[in-house]
Amino acid sequence: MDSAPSELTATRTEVSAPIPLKILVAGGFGVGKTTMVGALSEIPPVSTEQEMTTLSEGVDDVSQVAEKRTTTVAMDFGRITIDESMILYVFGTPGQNRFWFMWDELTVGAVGAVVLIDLRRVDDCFAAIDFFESRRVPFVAAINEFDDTAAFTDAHIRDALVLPADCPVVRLDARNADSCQAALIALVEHALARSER
Ligand SMILES: Nc1nc2c(ncn2[C@@H]2O[C@H](COP(=O)(O)OP(=O)(O)O)[C@@H](O)[C@H]2O)c(=O)[nH]1
Ligand SMILES: [Mg+2]
Repeated sequence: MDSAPSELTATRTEVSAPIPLKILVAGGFGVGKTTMVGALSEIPPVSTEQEMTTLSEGVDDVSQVAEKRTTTVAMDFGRITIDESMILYVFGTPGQNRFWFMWDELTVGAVGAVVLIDLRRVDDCFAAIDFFESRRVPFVAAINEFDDTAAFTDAHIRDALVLPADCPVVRLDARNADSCQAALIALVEHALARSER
C-alpha cells in the first residue's frame, strides 16, 4: 500500500527569507546622497544631518549649493524592498574628508556603489571613483541631473571621467524614487554580470 504523504509535507510551504543586499551611495558634497537615500527609503531614513555652522566654512564647499543648510556628519541609511526575494540596504557615504577611514568598513560585504555626479562639479566625484576602482568594487556612474546641468552624451561623460569600459552610466533625479531605483538595479545587474565573468 502506498504511504500517504504526511500532513507535515502536504502543508509545508517554502518560506525563504529575502536576500539582503548592501549598496553604497557615494559622491562629493552636495551631490544629492542624502536626498537619494531619503527618496528611496521605505523607512524614515536614518541620517546624521547637522545644521551647518560657521565651523564648516572652508571645509564644505557651499558655493554651488547655496540652498544647502545641513551637512551629513557621518552617513545616511535607508531600506528598500524590491520584492519578496530582495531587500536593499542603502548607505550614503560620509562626504567630509575626515571620514575617509569609514569607507573601507562600509565597503565590506557591499554589492557595489552608486557614485553620484554633479556635472557642474565633476572633480568632486574622482575621489569616490578612484576608491572603488582601486578596490575592485563594482560601481555605476550616476549623473544627478540638476536643472541647469548641461547636456553631455554618455561618451563625453565616459571620456571625462575615464570610466572603466564596463561601468554603466545612468541618469537620475535624486528626488525621484523611480529614477534612483533604476540606478540601484543597474548596479546590481552590473555587479552580477561582473561576478559571472
Ligand atoms: N534641483 C535638484 N536639486 C537637488 C537634486 N538632488 C539634490 N538636490 C538638492 O541639492 C542639495 C544637496 O543635496 P544633499 O542630498 O544634501 O547632498 P549630499 O551632501 O550629497 O548628501 C539639497 O538642497 C537638495 O535638495 C536634484 O536632482 N535636483
Ligand atoms: Mg548628505
